[in-house]
Amino acid sequence: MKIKLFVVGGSHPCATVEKALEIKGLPFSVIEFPPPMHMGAMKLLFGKRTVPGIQIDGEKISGSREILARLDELVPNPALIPADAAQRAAVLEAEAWGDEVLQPLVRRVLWPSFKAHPEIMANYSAGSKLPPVPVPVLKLIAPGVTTIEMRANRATDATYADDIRTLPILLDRIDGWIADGVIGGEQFNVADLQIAASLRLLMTFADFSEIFAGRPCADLALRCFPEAPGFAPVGTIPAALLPNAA
Ligand SMILES: N[C@@H](CCC(=O)N[C@@H](CS)C(=O)NCC(=O)O)C(=O)O
Repeated sequence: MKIKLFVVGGSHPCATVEKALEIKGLPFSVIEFPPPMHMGAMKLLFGKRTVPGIQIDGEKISGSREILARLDELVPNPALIPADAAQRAAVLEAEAWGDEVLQPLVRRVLWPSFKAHPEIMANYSAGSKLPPVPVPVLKLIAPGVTTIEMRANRATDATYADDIRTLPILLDRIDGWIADGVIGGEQFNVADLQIAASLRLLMTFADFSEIFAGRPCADLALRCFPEAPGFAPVGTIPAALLPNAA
């Protein structure tokens, strides 16, 4: 099988697919685009502007959920989608929530943070195959890049405050799925990979360390993705917005 994966460095749904390919034991090459240039390139190549996209022996698939489902068809073992009907329904529901609710929230937190602190963007290119952009240049291009990305992701000051405030409620839901055995098993399923990649990216924000402390979902994210590029130091997120603020 000849596999080409189209990504943006540090992207959480791209990390989901990379992990799935690793679990399936499938070698692949990576084509990386700098954001937001991927939008035009992906639209041209896949008819959809988002990463990840994948080419498997010429077959093009866009979207992390679609890609994982196809990988499970092509290489059934180890299975990422459970065979048991009830378990399967619960896992697919958690995966869809991870894709539709948690994944965009991460982007709505990330881009406004980059807008306010462009220098931390350099931390998130660790592991990138693209030539590093010097911090002074990053600061120069950040207003344009972050404005385009915030618009594309419908991120505003209001969503920023709201997403940060409600994050613990979302983490409670994920911990509930772990308690119920939907995710967090010994062998990762599609929902583990989808949700853990988003959590791991949020965990690169030192400001969230208290929110994640002692939570089963934090252990899951670290078990699934021991390494993750990026680091945002304490103070990146205004303290007044954090749920544990007075
Ligand atoms: N939820 C979809 C979409 C992924 C997605 O939105 N990816 C972001 C990067 S993390 C992107 O390409 N955004 C560009 C855009 O919204 O145009 C998936 O999991 O594949």
